[in-house]
Amino acid sequence: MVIVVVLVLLVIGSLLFHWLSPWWFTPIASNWGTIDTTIDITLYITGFVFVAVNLFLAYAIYRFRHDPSRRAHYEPENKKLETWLTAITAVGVAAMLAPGLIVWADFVDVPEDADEIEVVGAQWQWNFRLPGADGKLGEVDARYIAPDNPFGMNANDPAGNDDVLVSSNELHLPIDRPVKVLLRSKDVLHDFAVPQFRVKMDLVPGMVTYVWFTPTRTGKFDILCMELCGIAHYAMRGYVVVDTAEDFDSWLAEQTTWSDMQAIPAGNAIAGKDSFAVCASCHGQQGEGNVAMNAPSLAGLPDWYIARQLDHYKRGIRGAHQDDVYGKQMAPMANMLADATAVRNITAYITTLEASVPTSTLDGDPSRGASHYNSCGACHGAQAQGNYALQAPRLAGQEDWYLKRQLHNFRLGIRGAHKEDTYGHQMVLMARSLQDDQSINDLLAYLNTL
Ligand code: HEC
Ligand code: HEC
Ligand SMILES: [Cu+2]
Repeated sequence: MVIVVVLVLLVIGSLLFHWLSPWWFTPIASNWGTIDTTIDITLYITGFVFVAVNLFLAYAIYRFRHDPSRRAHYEPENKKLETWLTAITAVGVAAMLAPGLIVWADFVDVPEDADEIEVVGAQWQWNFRLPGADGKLGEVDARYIAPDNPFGMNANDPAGNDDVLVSSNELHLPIDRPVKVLLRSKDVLHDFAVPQFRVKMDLVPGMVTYVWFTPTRTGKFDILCMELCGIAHYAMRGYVVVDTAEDFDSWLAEQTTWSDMQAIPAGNAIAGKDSFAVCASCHGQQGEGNVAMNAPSLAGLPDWYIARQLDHYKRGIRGAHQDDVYGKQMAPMANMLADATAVRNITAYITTLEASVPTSTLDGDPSRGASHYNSCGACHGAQAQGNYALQAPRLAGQEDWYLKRQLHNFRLGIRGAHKEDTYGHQMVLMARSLQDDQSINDLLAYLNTL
């Protein structure tokens, strides 16, 4: 009898949980209501079977409970019972699969008037490309990817010139316009998913996959990567902002095109040398760093990393937090560099400087540090030499007191907390994985040996 009560309570509890629980779909923001309907149909069918089977079980336990006056008899075959059980199961399974097939046919059939845009996934960032006035995306190839061409644009394809390249993790889309989202991965499998749009599709390196949808509600929605794609997978977040047509147009007008990007001349180290005089007063003549001025070594840092930091200082993404004492000293210096050309020039000059050997100022155990460094090496490289593909800078050769300060700042959100600082954000999570000061000292002592 206890089992009967338990089974009935299980059924009632499950139904109540289903109807009363707050954990249900997020309110939909696209045309894919049919996907919700398919899920509902599946839930109702499986739910009905769940209720029926459990109640039948409870009934059978009660009805055929032990009674010394009754005997069971063996009946191996029951054609009638088997026929209708098979028929009902077949109908149930077909009812679950058929709606999915109908929706899938719509899902892969993109409306003719859909706008095409591209989502580019890379460990652990989302970037976007829109076709510009000609409505055509230019040719891309992984072979062309370089620090001044992160999207791998083919410079010989004129269709690419007006392509809008969004190097941030925020995409804007106009409301009520069907959009075909082409999905491209630079490195490993990723998966583009926006829960409110009910769309989800893998990105496969070497091929272009797609989804389409029509946003039906303005607002800001999370893009999640739903493929386990490496150590910072969980940090691979982005946003889709659905705008009115006017807001969308003004956002679009502010974005950089491929021809804007190409128009920035390559860095000129000679011009950069002149502007470096100011920097040298803190960072040293050879960019070797100066503990008295709290300024880190710049020699040995990769050009793409220096350029990003200068850009972030200029835009208040780094060095603007009220507790960032040293970053606030640096920010006005970056602002002295007038534009992207000035940044490229000075960066070109800095990369001509010979990396110096740092002095060790901390007390730590390098052998223990080596094991703490294991997970860091996944991004920064086994020899802490840096890795462009993951946008992680070289750490070897950097002053330990400076690295220590950065790790503290990341941990406290003084660096890396700005919403546009997607690379810094990854480091906030990584820095928090270090237990305490001693593990930081050990790790930095190990870096000094590289
Ligand atoms: C007033 C002293 C001062 C001057 C002048 C100065 N900096 Fe800095 N710079 C700093 C300090 C301090 C930091 C470290 C900030 C921190 O700890 O977060 C820094 C950090 C940097 C970083 C980040 C390094 C990293 O590893 O992330 C770069 C790049 C940089 N400076 C470049 C320059 C350039 C280029 C110039 C000249 C235009 C310049 N700095 C002028 C003080 C200065
Ligand atoms: C998921 C990849 C990833 C992992 C793992 C990772 N980092 Fe980073 N790290 C980055 C990126 C990307 C940046 C550049 C952030 C920026 O652009 O502001 C960075 C920056 C840093 C900086 C600042 C360097 C400078 O010159 O200012 C330090 C210090 C650092 N990482 C230390 C570590 C340590 C220590 C670990 C291991 C606990 C670690 N990182 C693990 C990706 C990673
Ligand atoms: Cu991913």
